[in-house]
Amino acid sequence: MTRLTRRFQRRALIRPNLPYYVWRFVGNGARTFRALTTSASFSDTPAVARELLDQGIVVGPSDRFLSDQGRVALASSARKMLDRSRGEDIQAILAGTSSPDDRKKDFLVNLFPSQGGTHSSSPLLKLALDRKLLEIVSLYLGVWPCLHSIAVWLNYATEDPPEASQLWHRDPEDLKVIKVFIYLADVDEQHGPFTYIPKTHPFGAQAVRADACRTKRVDDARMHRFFPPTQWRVCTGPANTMILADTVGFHRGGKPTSGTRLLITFTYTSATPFVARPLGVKGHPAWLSSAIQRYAIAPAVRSDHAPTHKSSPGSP
Ligand SMILES: O=C(O)CCC(=O)C(=O)O
Repeated sequence: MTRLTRRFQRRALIRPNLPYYVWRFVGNGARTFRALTTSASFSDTPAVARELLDQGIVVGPSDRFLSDQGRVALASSARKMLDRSRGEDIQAILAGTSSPDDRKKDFLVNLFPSQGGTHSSSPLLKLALDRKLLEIVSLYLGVWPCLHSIAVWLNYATEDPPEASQLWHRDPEDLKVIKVFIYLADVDEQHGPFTYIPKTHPFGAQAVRADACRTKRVDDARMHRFFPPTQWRVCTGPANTMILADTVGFHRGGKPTSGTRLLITFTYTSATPFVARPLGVKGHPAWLSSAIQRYAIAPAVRSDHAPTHKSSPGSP
Protein backbone atom coordinates (compact mmCIF):
# COMPACT_ATOMS: atom_id res chain seq x y z
CA MET A 1 0.00 0.00 0.00
CA THR A 2 2.64 2.46 1.13
CA ARG A 3 4.88 1.56 -1.83
CA LEU A 4 2.01 2.33 -4.19
CA THR A 5 1.20 5.69 -2.63
CA ARG A 6 4.64 6.89 -1.43
CA ARG A 7 5.58 8.38 -4.79
CA PHE A 8 2.86 10.95 -4.08
CA GLN A 9 4.55 12.06 -0.85
CA ARG A 10 5.02 15.87 -0.87
CA ARG A 11 2.91 16.08 -4.06
CA ALA A 12 -0.71 17.13 -4.25
CA LEU A 13 -2.91 14.68 -6.12
CA ILE A 14 -4.58 16.42 -9.02
CA ARG A 15 -7.49 14.03 -9.31
CA PRO A 16 -8.51 10.77 -7.61
CA ASN A 17 -6.41 7.92 -9.03
CA LEU A 18 -5.71 4.26 -8.21
CA PRO A 19 -3.28 4.98 -5.32
CA TYR A 20 -5.85 7.37 -3.85
CA TYR A 21 -8.62 4.76 -3.96
CA VAL A 22 -6.27 2.15 -2.47
CA TRP A 23 -5.30 4.60 0.29
CA ARG A 24 -8.90 5.44 1.06
CA PHE A 25 -10.83 2.19 0.57
CA VAL A 26 -8.18 -0.48 1.26
CA GLY A 27 -5.70 1.04 3.73
CA ASN A 28 -8.41 3.04 5.52
CA GLY A 29 -11.55 1.06 4.63
CA ALA A 30 -13.16 1.03 8.10
CA ARG A 31 -12.42 4.72 8.65
CA THR A 32 -13.81 5.59 5.20
CA PHE A 33 -16.94 3.55 5.89
CA ARG A 34 -17.42 5.40 9.18
CA ALA A 35 -16.95 8.78 7.49
CA LEU A 36 -19.40 7.95 4.71
CA THR A 37 -22.10 6.54 6.97
CA THR A 38 -22.04 8.96 9.91
CA SER A 39 -24.05 12.14 9.63
CA ALA A 40 -22.71 15.43 10.98
CA SER A 41 -23.62 16.22 14.60
CA PHE A 42 -22.84 19.94 14.29
CA SER A 43 -24.93 21.92 11.81
CA ASP A 44 -22.12 24.17 10.59
CA THR A 45 -19.32 21.62 10.06
CA PRO A 46 -20.29 20.70 6.45
CA ALA A 47 -19.94 24.36 5.37
CA VAL A 48 -16.51 24.61 7.02
CA ALA A 49 -15.44 21.38 5.29
CA ARG A 50 -16.69 22.67 1.91
CA GLU A 51 -14.54 25.79 2.31
CA LEU A 52 -11.59 23.61 3.24
CA LEU A 53 -12.13 21.36 0.23
CA ASP A 54 -12.26 24.40 -2.06
CA GLN A 55 -9.46 26.55 -0.59
CA GLY A 56 -7.27 24.08 1.31
CA ILE A 57 -7.48 26.42 4.30
CA VAL A 58 -10.03 27.95 6.68
CA VAL A 59 -9.22 30.62 9.23
CA GLY A 60 -11.39 32.12 11.96
CA PRO A 61 -11.98 32.55 15.66
CA SER A 62 -11.55 29.26 17.53
CA ASP A 63 -15.23 29.29 18.57
CA ARG A 64 -16.16 28.51 14.96
CA PHE A 65 -14.33 25.17 15.00
CA LEU A 66 -14.72 23.91 18.58
CA SER A 67 -17.54 22.50 20.70
CA ASP A 68 -18.21 23.92 24.16
CA GLN A 69 -15.92 21.29 25.70
CA GLY A 70 -13.22 22.17 23.19
CA ARG A 71 -13.41 25.82 24.17
CA VAL A 72 -12.92 24.90 27.83
CA ALA A 73 -9.93 22.72 26.91
CA LEU A 74 -8.46 25.55 24.83
CA ALA A 75 -8.79 28.06 27.67
CA SER A 76 -7.06 25.68 30.06
CA SER A 77 -4.31 24.75 27.55
CA ALA A 78 -3.69 28.40 26.71
CA ARG A 79 -3.29 29.33 30.39
CA LYS A 80 -0.79 26.51 30.95
CA MET A 81 1.24 27.23 27.85
CA LEU A 82 1.36 30.99 28.40
CA ASP A 83 2.65 30.29 31.94
CA ARG A 84 5.14 27.79 30.58
CA SER A 85 6.41 30.28 28.00
CA ARG A 86 7.15 32.74 30.81
CA GLY A 87 9.21 30.20 32.78
CA GLU A 88 12.84 31.03 33.57
CA ASP A 89 14.22 28.17 31.47
CA ILE A 90 12.32 29.33 28.38
CA GLN A 91 13.24 32.95 28.93
CA ALA A 92 16.90 31.89 29.19
CA ILE A 93 16.61 30.20 25.79
CA LEU A 94 15.09 33.35 24.28
CA ALA A 95 17.86 35.42 25.84
CA GLY A 96 20.43 33.09 24.25
CA THR A 97 21.92 32.03 27.60
CA SER A 98 20.69 28.43 27.37
CA SER A 99 19.66 25.98 24.68
CA PRO A 100 17.08 23.16 24.94
CA ASP A 101 18.30 19.54 24.86
CA ASP A 102 15.86 18.42 22.20
CA ARG A 103 16.04 21.37 19.84
CA LYS A 104 15.37 20.34 16.23
CA LYS A 105 15.15 23.86 14.82
CA ASP A 106 17.12 26.94 15.69
CA PHE A 107 14.13 29.25 15.57
CA LEU A 108 11.62 27.67 17.93
CA VAL A 109 11.20 25.91 21.25
CA ASN A 110 8.63 23.13 21.52
CA LEU A 111 6.91 23.66 24.88
CA PHE A 112 5.13 20.30 24.60
CA PRO A 113 7.72 17.73 23.48
CA SER A 114 6.41 14.28 22.53
CA GLN A 115 9.14 12.32 24.35
CA GLY A 116 7.63 10.30 27.19
CA GLY A 117 4.09 10.52 25.78
CA THR A 118 1.14 12.79 26.38
CA HIS A 119 -0.76 12.29 29.62
CA SER A 120 -4.35 11.16 29.03
CA SER A 121 -5.68 13.98 31.24
CA SER A 122 -3.87 16.73 29.31
CA PRO A 123 -6.21 19.56 28.21
CA LEU A 124 -4.21 19.66 24.97
CA LEU A 125 -5.26 16.08 24.24
CA LYS A 126 -8.88 16.99 25.04
CA LEU A 127 -8.61 19.92 22.67
CA ALA A 128 -7.04 17.85 19.89
CA LEU A 129 -9.84 15.28 20.26
CA ASP A 130 -12.64 17.84 20.29
CA ARG A 131 -15.64 16.22 18.56
CA LYS A 132 -16.47 19.21 16.39
CA LEU A 133 -12.89 19.61 15.25
CA LEU A 134 -12.63 15.88 14.46
CA GLU A 135 -15.88 16.07 12.52
CA ILE A 136 -14.52 18.87 10.31
CA VAL A 137 -11.27 16.99 9.74
CA SER A 138 -13.19 13.82 8.87
CA LEU A 139 -15.48 15.61 6.42
CA TYR A 140 -12.39 17.00 4.71
CA LEU A 141 -10.18 13.88 4.68
CA GLY A 142 -13.04 11.52 3.83
CA VAL A 143 -11.80 9.12 6.52
CA TRP A 144 -12.14 9.22 10.28
CA PRO A 145 -8.78 10.79 11.23
CA CYS A 146 -5.84 9.73 13.36
CA LEU A 147 -4.32 12.34 15.64
CA HIS A 148 -0.69 12.23 14.49
CA SER A 149 1.01 14.78 16.75
CA ILE A 150 0.59 17.61 19.23
CA ALA A 151 3.08 20.43 19.72
CA VAL A 152 3.28 23.93 21.14
CA TRP A 153 5.77 26.22 19.42
CA LEU A 154 7.36 29.36 20.65
CA ASN A 155 9.02 30.93 17.59
CA TYR A 156 11.52 33.72 18.00
CA ALA A 157 13.47 36.09 15.77
CA THR A 158 16.92 35.10 14.49
CA GLU A 159 19.45 36.76 12.21
CA ASP A 160 19.53 33.73 9.91
CA PRO A 161 17.94 33.58 6.47
CA PRO A 162 14.70 31.55 6.23
CA GLU A 163 15.32 27.82 6.69
CA ALA A 164 13.34 24.56 6.96
CA SER A 165 9.61 25.25 7.46
CA GLN A 166 10.23 29.00 7.04
CA LEU A 167 10.64 28.26 3.31
CA TRP A 168 7.72 27.24 1.09
CA HIS A 169 7.16 23.49 1.21
CA ARG A 170 4.60 20.70 1.21
CA ASP A 171 4.28 18.42 4.22
CA PRO A 172 5.19 14.74 3.86
CA GLU A 173 2.98 13.00 6.45
CA ASP A 174 0.24 11.58 4.20
CA LEU A 175 -1.70 11.91 0.90
CA LYS A 176 -4.00 14.38 2.66
CA VAL A 177 -3.08 16.03 5.94
CA ILE A 178 -4.80 18.54 8.18
CA LYS A 179 -2.70 20.76 10.40
CA VAL A 180 -4.37 22.97 12.94
CA PHE A 181 -2.70 26.07 14.36
CA ILE A 182 -4.15 28.05 17.26
CA TYR A 183 -2.48 31.34 18.08
CA LEU A 184 -2.17 31.93 21.82
CA ALA A 185 -1.16 35.58 21.38
CA ASP A 186 -1.78 38.14 18.63
CA VAL A 187 0.16 37.47 15.42
CA ASP A 188 1.03 40.39 13.14
CA GLU A 189 3.33 40.45 10.11
CA GLN A 190 6.43 40.74 12.31
CA HIS A 191 5.57 37.59 14.30
CA GLY A 192 5.98 35.22 11.34
CA PRO A 193 2.36 34.36 10.47
CA PHE A 194 1.48 31.03 8.88
CA THR A 195 1.19 31.71 5.14
CA TYR A 196 -0.55 29.48 2.59
CA ILE A 197 -1.21 29.39 -1.13
CA PRO A 198 -4.92 28.52 -1.42
CA LYS A 199 -6.01 25.78 -3.81
CA THR A 200 -2.55 24.13 -4.03
CA HIS A 201 -3.80 21.25 -1.83
CA PRO A 202 -4.74 17.76 -3.16
CA PHE A 203 -7.53 18.13 -5.75
CA GLY A 204 -7.30 21.93 -5.41
CA ALA A 205 -7.88 24.13 -8.49
CA GLN A 206 -4.19 25.24 -8.46
CA ALA A 207 -2.72 21.77 -7.85
CA VAL A 208 -1.62 21.40 -11.50
CA ARG A 209 0.13 24.77 -11.56
CA ALA A 210 1.75 24.09 -8.18
CA ASP A 211 3.02 20.72 -9.41
CA ALA A 212 5.47 22.53 -11.72
CA CYS A 213 7.25 23.91 -8.65
CA ARG A 214 9.05 20.66 -7.82
CA THR A 215 11.78 21.83 -5.41
CA LYS A 216 11.40 20.57 -1.83
CA ARG A 217 12.01 23.98 -0.22
CA VAL A 218 11.22 27.11 -2.22
CA ASP A 219 12.26 30.68 -1.40
CA ASP A 220 10.01 33.69 -1.95
CA ALA A 221 11.84 34.77 -5.14
CA ARG A 222 11.17 31.43 -6.83
CA MET A 223 7.60 31.24 -5.53
CA HIS A 224 6.87 34.67 -7.09
CA ARG A 225 7.32 33.01 -10.51
CA PHE A 226 4.54 30.52 -9.82
CA PHE A 227 2.23 32.39 -7.46
CA PRO A 228 2.56 36.16 -6.85
CA PRO A 229 2.19 37.46 -3.29
CA THR A 230 -1.35 38.66 -4.07
CA GLN A 231 -2.28 34.96 -4.01
CA TRP A 232 -0.64 34.24 -0.64
CA ARG A 233 -2.94 33.99 2.35
CA VAL A 234 -1.05 35.59 5.22
CA CYS A 235 -2.72 34.43 8.43
CA THR A 236 -2.29 37.28 10.83
CA GLY A 237 -4.86 37.47 13.62
CA PRO A 238 -5.59 38.00 17.30
CA ALA A 239 -5.08 35.41 20.02
CA ASN A 240 -7.48 32.48 19.56
CA THR A 241 -7.30 32.67 15.78
CA MET A 242 -7.49 29.12 14.51
CA ILE A 243 -6.21 27.87 11.15
CA LEU A 244 -7.06 24.52 9.57
CA ALA A 245 -5.07 23.76 6.43
CA ASP A 246 -4.15 20.82 4.26
CA THR A 247 -0.41 21.36 4.48
CA VAL A 248 0.26 19.21 1.44
CA GLY A 249 -0.63 22.58 -0.13
CA PHE A 250 2.25 25.10 -0.28
CA HIS A 251 2.88 26.96 2.96
CA ARG A 252 5.57 28.47 5.12
CA GLY A 253 5.79 30.54 8.30
CA GLY A 254 7.22 30.94 11.73
CA LYS A 255 9.88 33.57 11.02
CA PRO A 256 9.35 36.46 13.42
CA THR A 257 11.36 39.60 12.71
CA SER A 258 10.64 40.83 16.21
CA GLY A 259 8.91 39.40 19.27
CA THR A 260 7.73 35.81 19.51
CA ARG A 261 4.87 33.67 18.22
CA LEU A 262 3.17 31.15 20.50
CA LEU A 263 0.84 28.56 19.03
CA ILE A 264 -0.65 25.12 19.54
CA THR A 265 -0.45 22.79 16.57
CA PHE A 266 -2.08 19.42 15.83
CA THR A 267 -1.55 17.15 12.83
CA TYR A 268 -4.24 14.73 11.59
CA THR A 269 -3.67 12.00 9.03
CA SER A 270 -5.25 8.74 7.91
CA ALA A 271 -4.26 5.50 9.68
CA THR A 272 -1.64 4.82 6.97
CA PRO A 273 0.65 7.87 7.14
CA PHE A 274 4.04 7.96 5.35
CA VAL A 275 5.73 9.41 8.42
CA ALA A 276 5.66 7.43 11.69
CA ARG A 277 3.30 8.86 14.23
CA PRO A 278 5.07 10.49 17.20
CA LEU A 279 1.97 10.60 19.41
CA GLY A 280 1.88 8.31 22.41
CA VAL A 281 -0.66 8.56 25.24
CA LYS A 282 0.05 7.63 28.86
CA GLY A 283 -2.91 6.10 30.66
CA HIS A 284 -6.43 5.62 29.37
CA PRO A 285 -8.46 8.76 28.60
CA ALA A 286 -11.69 7.74 30.39
CA TRP A 287 -13.34 10.98 29.26
CA LEU A 288 -13.61 9.90 25.60
CA SER A 289 -17.30 10.09 24.75
CA SER A 290 -17.57 9.11 21.09
CA ALA A 291 -16.31 6.61 18.55
CA ILE A 292 -14.63 9.24 16.38
CA GLN A 293 -12.46 10.22 19.37
CA ARG A 294 -11.51 6.60 20.01
CA TYR A 295 -10.56 6.14 16.36
CA ALA A 296 -8.49 9.35 16.45
CA ILE A 297 -6.41 8.12 19.35
CA ALA A 298 -6.12 4.39 18.46
CA PRO A 299 -3.65 2.80 18.82
CA ALA A 300 -1.61 5.56 20.47
CA VAL A 301 -2.64 4.65 24.04
CA ARG A 302 0.24 2.65 25.47
CA SER A 303 0.69 0.96 28.79
CA ASP A 304 4.50 1.13 28.79
CA HIS A 305 4.49 4.91 28.13
CA ALA A 306 7.50 4.55 25.86
CA PRO A 307 7.49 6.46 22.59
CA THR A 308 8.06 3.99 19.76
CA HIS A 309 8.84 6.36 16.89
CA LYS A 310 11.63 8.75 16.23
CA SER A 311 9.97 11.46 14.16
CA SER A 312 9.06 14.83 15.67
CA PRO A 313 6.14 17.19 15.28
CA GLY A 314 8.70 19.96 15.42
CA SER A 315 10.22 18.91 12.11
CA PRO A 316 7.78 19.32 9.23
O1 LIG B 1 5.34 27.76 11.53
C1 LIG B 1 4.55 27.91 10.60
O2 LIG B 1 3.78 28.88 10.50
C2 LIG B 1 4.54 26.87 9.50
C3 LIG B 1 4.78 25.51 10.03
C4 LIG B 1 4.94 24.53 8.94
O3 LIG B 1 5.40 24.81 7.88
C5 LIG B 1 4.51 23.16 9.15
O4 LIG B 1 4.05 22.83 10.25
O5 LIG B 1 4.61 22.36 8.21
